[in-house]
Amino acid sequence: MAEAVIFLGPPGAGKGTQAKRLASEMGFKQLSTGDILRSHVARGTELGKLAKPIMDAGKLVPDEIILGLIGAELAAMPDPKVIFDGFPRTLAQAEALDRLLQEQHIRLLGVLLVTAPEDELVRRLLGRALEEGRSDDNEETIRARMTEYRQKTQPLVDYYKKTGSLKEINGLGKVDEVYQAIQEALGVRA
Ligand code: B4P
Repeated sequence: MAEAVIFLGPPGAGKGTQAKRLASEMGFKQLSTGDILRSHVARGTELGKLAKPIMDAGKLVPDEIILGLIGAELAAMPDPKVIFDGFPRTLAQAEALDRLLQEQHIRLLGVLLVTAPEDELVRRLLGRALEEGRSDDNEETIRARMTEYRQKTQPLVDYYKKTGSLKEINGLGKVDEVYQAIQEALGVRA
């Protein structure tokens, strides 16, 4: 049966880290809109050229672009088992995803809201900047990403609370501890 999990949370909360592990252990495909966009930037595609300045400014890439990417990915999967990492990030994206899930008969197993205090998030992202050199992991862009999160993504917390699918995860512990909380929330603990 087609199934999906959504990871929601501010930049640096651990969405990507946890989504990767969960996807590999559950045999799901991790769909990270951030990774897809960075791959376009690295390959110098038209989409990448459009997205790069937006990402470097810490802003969100327009909904129609993101929805095109997600639609194409789902269309290529006959029986999707997917972990959405960093998608949806706006109300319009969430509503479009609801329609896609319904049309393709994909069951939503849960929306995992991973959070941590802002000073910890900034510390992690600046740490990653030293290791990976991502061009949006500098203090100014990180602050802009936090503002975008508060203004455009945080409203999704109430949206998913109302549907009963939201599961709140404390992202402050060690990676293994956070992962254990996620398994418990989804009821998939071995
Ligand atoms: P993303 O790639 O999604 O980046 P992110 O929100 O910063 O989170 P990420 O998943 O990478 O980091 P994580 O918390 O795992 O987005 C980048 C940009 O792409 C956006 O700003 C936007 O421009 C664009 N974009 C993406 N999706 C979009 C959408 N749907 N709509 C519009 N625009 C979109 O980890 C951060 C660091 O913390 C890592 O170094 C990790 O090792 C560390 N860490 C994780 N867990 C930890 C723990 N428990 N303890 C200590 N460190 C930990």
